[in-house]
Amino acid sequence: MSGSKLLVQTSKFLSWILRHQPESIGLTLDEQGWAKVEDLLHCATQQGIFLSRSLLEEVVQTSDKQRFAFSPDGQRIRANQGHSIAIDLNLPPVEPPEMLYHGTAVQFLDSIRTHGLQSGQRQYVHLSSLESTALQVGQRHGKAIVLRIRAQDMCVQGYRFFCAENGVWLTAVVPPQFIDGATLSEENSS
Ligand code: HQG
Repeated sequence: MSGSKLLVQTSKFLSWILRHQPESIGLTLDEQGWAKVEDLLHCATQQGIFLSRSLLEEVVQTSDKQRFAFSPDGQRIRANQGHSIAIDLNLPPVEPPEMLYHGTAVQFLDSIRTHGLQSGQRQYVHLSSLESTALQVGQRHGKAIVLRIRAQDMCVQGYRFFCAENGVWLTAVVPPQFIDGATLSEENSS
């Protein structure tokens, strides 16, 4: 397997284990979502998945979206965001920029206009400070569309925002009245 393929495969494995299903390999996360590196290596090996500390370090360093982080002492690792399991990332609420962006697919639009943005399987709705990032997120689901979210108005009205270590913005829900408009990407609009 080429080096980059191994990194992608390991990153996907870590996303699954650290965000969604640690118990599937017998791993336990603490309340803030941290796994002991030693335990992770052990549990993965028990399943026939051979990880090493240096491979984990390479995945953390090369992740395009900085999906994972080591604790300051290097003994633990966690996903920076994207969890479906109930953990407390222990992030302080912060004031968001005036506008944040959410990329989604055209087929979800009617439902979003009616119900707002819901976190679904995940703990939070994910928002980006850049339209271009939101567009990439939306393209994962189909014909992409970018919604503009009046984040500061929401904040003034008491909705809390968090910024994950990798810059992804998180909030529990976005009611429909704060969703301003939608931009269809030109390459997708035909
Ligand atoms: C949509 C990736 C119908 C929502 C990305 C989205 C991100 C609704 C989908 C991170 C709805 C959920 C998260 C409603 C929301 N009716 N559809 N009321 N409310 N939706 O994957 O934001 O590569 O759980 O618009 O880059 O797409 O994994 O969320 O389309 O940061 O690191 O329901 O995952 O990061 O999809 O992506 P997801 P997301 P990674």
